[in-house]
Amino acid sequence: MKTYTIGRTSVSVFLGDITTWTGDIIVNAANSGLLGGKGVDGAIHSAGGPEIMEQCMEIRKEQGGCPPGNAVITGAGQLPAKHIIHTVGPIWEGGGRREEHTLAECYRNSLLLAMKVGARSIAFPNISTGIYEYPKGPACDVALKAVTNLLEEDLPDNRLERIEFICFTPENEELYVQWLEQFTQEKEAHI
Ligand code: AR6
Repeated sequence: MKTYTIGRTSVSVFLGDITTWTGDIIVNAANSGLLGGKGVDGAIHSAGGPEIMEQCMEIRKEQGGCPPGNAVITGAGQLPAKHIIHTVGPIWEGGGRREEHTLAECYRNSLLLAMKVGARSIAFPNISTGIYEYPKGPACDVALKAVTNLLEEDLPDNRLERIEFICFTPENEELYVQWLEQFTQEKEAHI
């Protein structure tokens, strides 16, 4: 585990399973139908129980799912977290279809929704880097730029004390730690 402080928020990187994480919100890498699937989505639904899918179905009835880049919130069923934010990453199609913009929007909209509900802690998986095949290095860059940019906006309703990136592979963990090391070194050099 590595922790960095950005503004008033600590940003940490862990290697592990997001379904066991304790805090206010875990983020799910869902699909636009909110229908469940494999990967982290499958793990969250199977560990959290059917209540989560019932709430996803309510959202489907109300708004017909969740377009890529957007985020919706449900309870967390049997999971130790309090809520789940379901966001939908882009499917990687080579980079020419605004995948970068859509992925950045996933992180930004998830954080804005977390702030709106007054969350103090949130955990993200590495959205789109599994079944949706977004290359891991560029996805890490997009994720951390989106999150650090939003933290630097110093929004008045930001009560987030902890943001954690739960990496499922050592490769992703290494990418996130390296990015944050470089970011904090560059910040210190500018003080
Ligand atoms: N905890 C943390 N990270 C995990 C876990 C876990 N339990 N399981 C997998 N990962 P993916 P996507 C990592 O494929 O690429 C689903 O079918 C995994 O190593 O879960 O956004 C949805 O329904 C990878 O780094 O999501 C969609 O149809 C990251 O989570 C589609 O997959 C994301 O991989 C979404 O694809």
